[in-house]
Amino acid sequence: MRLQIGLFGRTNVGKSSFLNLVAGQEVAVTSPVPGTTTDVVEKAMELLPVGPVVFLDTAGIDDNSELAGARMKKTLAVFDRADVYVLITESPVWGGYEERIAAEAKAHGAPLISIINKIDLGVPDVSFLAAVQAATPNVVQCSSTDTGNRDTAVNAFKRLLLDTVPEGFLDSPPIIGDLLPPSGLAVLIVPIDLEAPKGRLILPQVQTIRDALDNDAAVLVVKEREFASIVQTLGRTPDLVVCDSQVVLKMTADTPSDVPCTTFSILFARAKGDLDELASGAAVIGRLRSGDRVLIAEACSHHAAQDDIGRVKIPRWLRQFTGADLTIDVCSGREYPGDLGRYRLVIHCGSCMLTRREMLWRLHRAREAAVPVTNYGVAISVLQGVVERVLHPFPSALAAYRDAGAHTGYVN
Ligand SMILES: Nc1nc2c(ncn2[C@@H]2O[C@H](COP(=O)(O)OP(=O)(O)OP(=O)(O)O)[C@@H](O)[C@H]2O)c(=O)[nH]1
Ligand SMILES: [Mg+2]
Repeated sequence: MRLQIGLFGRTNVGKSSFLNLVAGQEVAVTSPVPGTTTDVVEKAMELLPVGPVVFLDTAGIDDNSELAGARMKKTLAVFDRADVYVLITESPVWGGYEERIAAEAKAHGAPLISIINKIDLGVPDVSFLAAVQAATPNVVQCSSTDTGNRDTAVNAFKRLLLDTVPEGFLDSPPIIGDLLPPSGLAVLIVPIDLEAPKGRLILPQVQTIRDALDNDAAVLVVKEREFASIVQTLGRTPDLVVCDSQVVLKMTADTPSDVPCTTFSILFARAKGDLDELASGAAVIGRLRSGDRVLIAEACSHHAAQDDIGRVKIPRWLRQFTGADLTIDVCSGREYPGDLGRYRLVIHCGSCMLTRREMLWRLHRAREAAVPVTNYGVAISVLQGVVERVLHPFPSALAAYRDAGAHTGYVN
């Protein structure tokens, strides 16, 4: 299901020009003559980090010409279709027409984003700005005909879109349900070590169990030491084995080669972010060289244990694996550096503390800075030499990993 984005505004404010700016190409005809767009122009595209969208460029319905009646009918139909309303304005014009669009958005329960266009022609008027802001807090100022401001304007627009899109459009892929047949069996290997919280399982483990149950499958939870012997007594082969990344080497050794296996971290990379991208980022690990800078990004600010995974173990394994003199920075909690461009690779945590929106935005930021990103789980499985095995249940991610490696001659 594509997110339908309606572009509204008076004739000649630059609706079609804004669409062309976002698309990065001339998809809609623009001209100084009001009433250029007469029919709804639809443009489908993949707008990362939001996903598949379709823009509906409408005709302005503020003129009183003969054609206006027909045009108005088509634009009115878009009121019902749009999931997000984008109102294009130009200072100082704000009046009943703009109020009507804002009211329609409200009546349809759709978020409203306002684009103040043509800012190259002058600083927006103060009372106009106040009127725009009274209608919506989601405002971007831009000049649609100035390609120099494209990155800033389009990025600001994408951020607002990601923040406001209705929940259903960012629906995560399932955690594990689609990997199990009905009445299937998943074995979850959960180490109970010093880092395990007292008296309970952690959220990703609980969510995985719940998702299996929602899909009419069964779950066996076991520690890594008992895994091999207990599985032998089952009388059936598990459909999937999942482990904590820290015991991935033992899991792959103890799991028969015809049984699919993966890690919690990889399951959540898929559910929270973009597994294909994180898999292809992992191919960079083998190409790290002395002097390269790596960012370890941790979303929670937990108290670092002595043998902390992000601060101690991954840096140690990275240096051992690459033999390179790497500079490794760690950021935690809400901080995520603005200058990502200085890093050769970002290794992100499993992001159990982040929403899918937040994680998608972090991936987008790295993509914009042309920095590959991977996550703890995928990185650890590369460092342990088992990445192809644990990506095997996800063919497109495995292909992305291989492509990224093969591309530059890297062979795992
Ligand atoms: N200076 C300046 N001109 C712009 C900007 N955006 C659009 N224009 C110009 O404004 C005119 C109208 O632009 P369109 O994109 O066709 O406007 P529209 O809202 O789609 O108009 P209709 O389809 O007629 O409703 C064109 O001449 C554009 O080049 C801008 O940011 N700055
Ligand atoms: Mg137009």
